[in-house]
Amino acid sequence: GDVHYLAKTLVVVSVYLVQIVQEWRTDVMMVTPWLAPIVWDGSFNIDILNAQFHQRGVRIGLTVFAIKKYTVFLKIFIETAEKYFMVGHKVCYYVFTDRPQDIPSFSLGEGRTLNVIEVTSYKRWQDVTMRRMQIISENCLKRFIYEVDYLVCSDVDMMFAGHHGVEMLSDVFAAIHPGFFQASRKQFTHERRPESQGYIPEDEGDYYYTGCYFGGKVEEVYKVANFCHHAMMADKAKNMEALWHDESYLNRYFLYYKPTKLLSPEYVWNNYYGSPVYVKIKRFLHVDKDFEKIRSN
Ligand code: 2GW
Ligand code: MN
Repeated sequence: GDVHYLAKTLVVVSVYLVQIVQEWRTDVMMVTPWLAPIVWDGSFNIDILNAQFHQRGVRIGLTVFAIKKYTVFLKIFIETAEKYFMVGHKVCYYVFTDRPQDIPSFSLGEGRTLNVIEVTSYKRWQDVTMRRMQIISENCLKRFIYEVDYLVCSDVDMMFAGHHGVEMLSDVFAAIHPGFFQASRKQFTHERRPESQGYIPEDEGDYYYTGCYFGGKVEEVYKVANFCHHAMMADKAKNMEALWHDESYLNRYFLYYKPTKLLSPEYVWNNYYGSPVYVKIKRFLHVDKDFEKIRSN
């Protein structure tokens, strides 16, 4: 009847409107099988989101570790974050370092602060990268929970090159590793030894997530970091270490506690992987490093 026809027309029109407002894309997956959005260029309206997050007065923490020679990466990291990361929102940088005297001073935008927190270094580089989880989890309880609403945890050998706004934020989010976006499950470099706490069976694993960028509400980041730290310690007690260190344990966590939002590879790109058409914006880039020089003691 008439009502049925009207309803049908309305559906068609609104689907069409959603498509033009959000430019719904058909070239990439926009949602996971558990209905978490995957954030791609064109999938969000930043004005609506900014209004929502401003209404809540949201505070965002960005954690970064600059241990030993990695302090050299901090300048570009912070300077580009000032241009692109959560502009217009309250931002708190947390820089963990063993060399506080090497941290330059930065001129920051309004509502933005930077905290330098001294931590001890570890001899093995694998421990330097893995212990980040312990330090993050401890600081969630000690200070993050009192100071910010969301946390974003990043590698330092990176530079921002495009918008990173509140569209990223969700209870717990992970970023798809740029090298594995088009890879099949078999190709994911998960830890495959069942004895390891990072173990993911061959026929499981949804995506391959990068270890260099993840976040969420402080309570959720605490759970992620605490899990990864304890998984690492359990493996260490057996004299084991997962294939890709913290990244492997992170992938294991996200297999059973699925992220509520995924960041497309726009949010963590590496020019090593070229310029595929589906990555319309490279928002965050790995900085080239002289491995010999930067990783020697
Ligand atoms: C790391 C490797 C070898 C020698 C030194 C270091 C090192 C790392 C260091 O001397 N000082 C330091 O501060 N770091 C911190 O750990 C720093 O924040 C750095 O960005 C992070 C991870 O190390 P990185 O960036 O050299 O490793 P990637 O880029 O190969 O990272 C991927 O794989 C790692 C595990 O092997 C992590 O999962 C990382 O999150 C991934 O992006
Ligand atoms: Mn890195």
